[in-house]
Amino acid sequence: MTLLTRRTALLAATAALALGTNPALAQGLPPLKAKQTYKVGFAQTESNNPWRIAQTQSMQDQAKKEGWQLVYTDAAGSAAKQVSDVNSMIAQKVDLIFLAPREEKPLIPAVMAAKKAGIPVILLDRSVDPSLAKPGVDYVTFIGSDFVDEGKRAAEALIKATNGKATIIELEGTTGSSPANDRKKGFDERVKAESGMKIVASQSGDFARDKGRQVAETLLQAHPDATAIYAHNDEMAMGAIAALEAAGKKPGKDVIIVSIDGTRDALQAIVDGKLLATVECNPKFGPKAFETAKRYAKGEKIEPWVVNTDRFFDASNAKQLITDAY
Ligand code: GZL
Repeated sequence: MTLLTRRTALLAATAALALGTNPALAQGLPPLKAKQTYKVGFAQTESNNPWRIAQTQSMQDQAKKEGWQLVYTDAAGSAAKQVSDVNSMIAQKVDLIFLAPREEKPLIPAVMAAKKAGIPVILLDRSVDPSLAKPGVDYVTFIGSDFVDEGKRAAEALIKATNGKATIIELEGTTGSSPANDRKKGFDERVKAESGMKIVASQSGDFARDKGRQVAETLLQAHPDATAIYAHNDEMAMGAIAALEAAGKKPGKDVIIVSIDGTRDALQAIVDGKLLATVECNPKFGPKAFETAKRYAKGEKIEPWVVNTDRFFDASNAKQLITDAY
């Protein structure tokens, strides 16, 4: 984790904005000229889970609604390919790029190349290392959830359900991604304050269901005394449920699982008593992403972090909310 945490950088930029200095203009951030319609890029990380598919669908639906041309790319899980995807959008001279940087550091060159080419970038869902690129200076803004808070809320739910006593396996998201870094930070810091809560193992399942199952299988064998699993996303939580059942254990009884996202499968697992809870991370970025671009085109000062608020799903509300889930 860099010295200058993402939140500190964003709070500093917010303070600057509040003083009326628009860092965007002062720092030469490329403008978005007011036009009837735009040709915009959306550089997606991969399409290997319902969350990513829902995010892409939301962006494509909004582009259609606005009548804008959308240049869509899928990096298939490769940060290097995502950089070249952005470079191809620059070559196509798009007006603006929506980017979900797969990992915090490797996408910095893409953000800087777009700025140099005079194309504004809006970060969606994931952010970049704040010591290497800043909102209002190198890109317009970051639109996304507070991942540290998501991790903290997952920890609170687990502490409550286990009366502050658990031996925990942690399934981390994509190594180097901002959600993985911050969901770990939020959860681990909160759990550390509870003497009866112990994280005995923590390993990446890359936000993927099958990888999550494999890692859960290995860690459960190494730690048969585990009584809880914290998964950075629902796909890995579903993998962990499969691993537990394959080992003859009862998810939700022998091992309590808590997660993040709010997918349909996760809400069903809550209804079935296999998953304790999931903190929402809403993937439907389309409306807010395009609205923010229009605000920027009108010359509005855009806050450095456009925060998505997250609901919380557990046995009290999963059944009635499952119809809206993706
Ligand atoms: C979070 C997003 C994460 C989801 C995962 O904003 O980047 O990526 O939580 C997805 O399900 O793969």
